[in-house]
Amino acid sequence: MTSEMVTIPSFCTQCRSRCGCTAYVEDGRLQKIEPLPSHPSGAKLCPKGRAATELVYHPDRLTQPLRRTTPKSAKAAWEPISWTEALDEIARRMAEYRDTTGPETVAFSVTTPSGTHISDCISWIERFIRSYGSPNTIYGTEICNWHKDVAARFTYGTDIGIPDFAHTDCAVLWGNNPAATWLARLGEVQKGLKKGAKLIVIDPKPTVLARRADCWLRVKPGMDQALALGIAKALMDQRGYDEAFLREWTNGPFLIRSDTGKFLRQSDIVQGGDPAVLLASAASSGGLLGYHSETGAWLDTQAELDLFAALSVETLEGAVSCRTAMSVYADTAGAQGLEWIAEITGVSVADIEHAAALLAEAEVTAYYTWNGVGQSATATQTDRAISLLYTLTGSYGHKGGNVSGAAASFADISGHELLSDEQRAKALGLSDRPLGPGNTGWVTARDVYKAVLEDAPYPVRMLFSFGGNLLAAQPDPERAVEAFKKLDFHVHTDFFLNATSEYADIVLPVATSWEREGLRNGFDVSLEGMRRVQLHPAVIEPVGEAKSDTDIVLALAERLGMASQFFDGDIDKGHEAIVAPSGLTITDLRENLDGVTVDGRVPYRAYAATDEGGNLKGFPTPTRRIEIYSETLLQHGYDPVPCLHPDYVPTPDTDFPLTLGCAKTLSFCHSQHRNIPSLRRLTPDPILELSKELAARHEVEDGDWLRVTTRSGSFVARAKLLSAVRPDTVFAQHGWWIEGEAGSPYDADNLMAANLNRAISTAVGDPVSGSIPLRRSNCRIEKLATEIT
Ligand SMILES: Nc1nc2c(c(=O)[nH]1)N[C@H]1C(S)=C(S)[C@@H](COP(=O)(O)OP(=O)(O)OC[C@H]3O[C@@H](n4cnc5c(=O)[nH]c(N)nc54)[C@H](O)[C@@H]3O)O[C@H]1N2
Ligand SMILES: Nc1nc2c(c(=O)[nH]1)N[C@H]1C(S)=C(S)[C@@H](COP(=O)(O)OP(=O)(O)OC[C@H]3O[C@@H](n4cnc5c(=O)[nH]c(N)nc54)[C@H](O)[C@@H]3O)O[C@H]1N2
Ligand code: SF4
Ligand SMILES: [Mo]
Repeated sequence: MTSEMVTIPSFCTQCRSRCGCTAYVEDGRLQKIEPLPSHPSGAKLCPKGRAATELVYHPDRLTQPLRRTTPKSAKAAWEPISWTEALDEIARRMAEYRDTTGPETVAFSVTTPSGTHISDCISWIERFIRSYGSPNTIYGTEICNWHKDVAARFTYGTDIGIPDFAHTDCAVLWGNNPAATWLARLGEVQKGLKKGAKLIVIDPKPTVLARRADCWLRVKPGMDQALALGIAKALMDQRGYDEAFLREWTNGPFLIRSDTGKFLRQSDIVQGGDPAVLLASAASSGGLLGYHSETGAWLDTQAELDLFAALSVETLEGAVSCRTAMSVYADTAGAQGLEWIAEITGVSVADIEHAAALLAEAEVTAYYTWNGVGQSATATQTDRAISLLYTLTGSYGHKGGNVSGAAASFADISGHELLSDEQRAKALGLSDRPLGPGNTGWVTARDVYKAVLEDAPYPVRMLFSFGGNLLAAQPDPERAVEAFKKLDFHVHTDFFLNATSEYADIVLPVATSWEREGLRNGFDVSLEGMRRVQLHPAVIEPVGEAKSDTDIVLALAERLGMASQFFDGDIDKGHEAIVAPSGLTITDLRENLDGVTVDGRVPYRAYAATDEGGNLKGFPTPTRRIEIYSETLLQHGYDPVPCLHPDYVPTPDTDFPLTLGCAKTLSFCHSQHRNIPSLRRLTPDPILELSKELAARHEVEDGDWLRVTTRSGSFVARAKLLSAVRPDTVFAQHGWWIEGEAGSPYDADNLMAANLNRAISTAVGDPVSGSIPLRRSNCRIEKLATEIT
């Protein structure tokens, strides 16, 4: 019998890049994947994508449901069970908790859609969790995407948007390194650079793009809020900001009362005045002008607004001094002076001014931020400081800028409406962080561990993890183990057993995205990509008895009496519902496996449009403008503009004189892929990047084993010497839990010895989001005797 190679258009789901590709299949076996250049993200594939077959056909793939046969105190041993047995038992336990202790006592954990195949199942899983009624999902969002995607709304009312790098004059990468983490996005940056765009990179590490940048700001880890304020100050000193944009589209011109910190309202100065009317000051006369925050309309004929007014206003309670929101922001940005900012951030005044000058010169700027600034105890205010700086450029919404709302119309089936307000209010940590991710049912791992171990504020009895590896990806692994041992019931779904599933009661084998269908509505590599919709097919049969996460939740939903909320168990019906608003059908997508581009315009400057009633669309914020000043934050006790408090600068610790940072590597996603031979060859061991100067001081050479110790714990890594890193800073990689070769300091007897997250403290978190400082710990290093040849 002759076999024939079949080629099937698809996309790799392994990371956020979601690279378009062609799958080559012969005799029902995936042979390889190749780039699909016609696809918006299909120009190239990285080594992880190219290793697809090693992952799919890995000898350690889970192929059957497993039940634990040993107590939690002993090493796990497993017996295969049938799917029916496994699903029946899981559903029985879930029904029992729901009906006795309440659905909130079942916590879920979902691995990241930005670094795993779960991205095209995530909406189904979230629908399942919300429909079941639990407000507690460990999603890692507070250390991943929450700030750029949700905290950005405090400023723009939208997420950060899609950076239109290909058409920009100035690309800014702030704590984001697409060269390692988002291949297709790197391509967009390169398109912009080819056309002459300038590049600003804010990163403590000499990444490929930092070296290529017109301006590389080698910030000290964790000091980005100060740096953003410093650049804003320099930009204001240079008068390089977009004054017209600030007047027309931000709440900068509105007056703030010095006594309450709130906007000055018509109701403050006139009996029976309207509290929705905010007041600004006319540049020529100093007279007050009313702006209706609900309609975005001016009550008075609009004169030129004074952006920096400071005046005393006669209110119903007497004279109150007021100044504009812009003025409050400018004073905050400049409060400590550039010399001080330079000192604490490690970026010279000249470099700060250079960055400001590049922003001032650029007609339009696009930027992206991610983990480098989101994993910090000041992540929310850092995001504010960066987005306010961006606002000064006036680029938001322009071609070549950051454009939000570019997705075609699709329905969201993730089921936000299915979780009742009563259940939502029970999210762990929500009372401490009322504006944080708890609002959408996303909670921190440490809050779940606390609920399990201390029954506070109520006990959590069961954990259901859809992938993920909490022990490697989150701090406090020792506490996590205690919590896992105390759980009544623990289910984990995955391709492989991992450090965390070691503590599960039932493990379910999951199909990779090559073994099942998956729908993607929009490839967020670019604005054009956002209009591409693709339903990738299963290119091979599932390995063993593996099932998709979607099939697992459908089977459980049925058993739990929730089928009616799950399109009667028909995935096609769900997909039809998702794409229906765009006018597409599943048949269209099945006939065009490389995707369909939905019609529509890119929504440049959508805020300038008017609705049928003639009202300006504006921004979806309380003032309908970009919020230089956030009354929402103020009302919840947070700074309305990002201030630097006296405790902002970390206190040096003489016993731990170095700063420990981290970043991702191209070879792996998080704790995955250490078992993939081609990828492990690229990066055989965990590395610690350090300067040659520091290495010399410790008599360390490339490849030497080091122990890195903080006040919270320690881990081992191999020295990699770099030039151009600060001599007081070292960089590690997280996600190591699969052993190195025998005799190395993290061999089979010391499995978790290379786990960076053992050394991270969770004592201080971001007060809004709960993020933790994964990128900045005080540490020391010592050379280990171990030598491996
Ligand atoms: N290869 C690979 N790709 C991935 C992933 C993966 O694990 N591996 N994971 C996916 C996921 S889930 C995510 S969230 C994204 C993350 O994508 P990125 O945000 O690009 O991830 P990182 O490389 O962790 O961090 C970006 C940069 O921040 C820098 N940095 C570190 N500390 C600081 C700091 O204090 N300030 C500033 N300004 N910069 C700092 C690092 O040196 C690094 O170059 O990647 C996705 N893609
Ligand atoms: N120190 C430090 N810690 C970090 C970070 C950091 O930069 N520094 N980054 C953080 C970030 S941004 C994130 S997003 C988290 C990620 O943390 P996690 O979400 O825990 O990611 P992984 O550790 O890669 O674990 C993924 C697991 O899910 C499995 N898996 C992959 N695809 C699927 C699928 O489709 N279905 C199922 N059921 N399982 C699947 C994999 O086999 C693997 O076992 O880590 C965070 N932890
Ligand atoms: S960058 Fe690599 S892992 Fe990520 S989607 Fe592309 S090929 Fe897959
Ligand atoms: Mo992430």
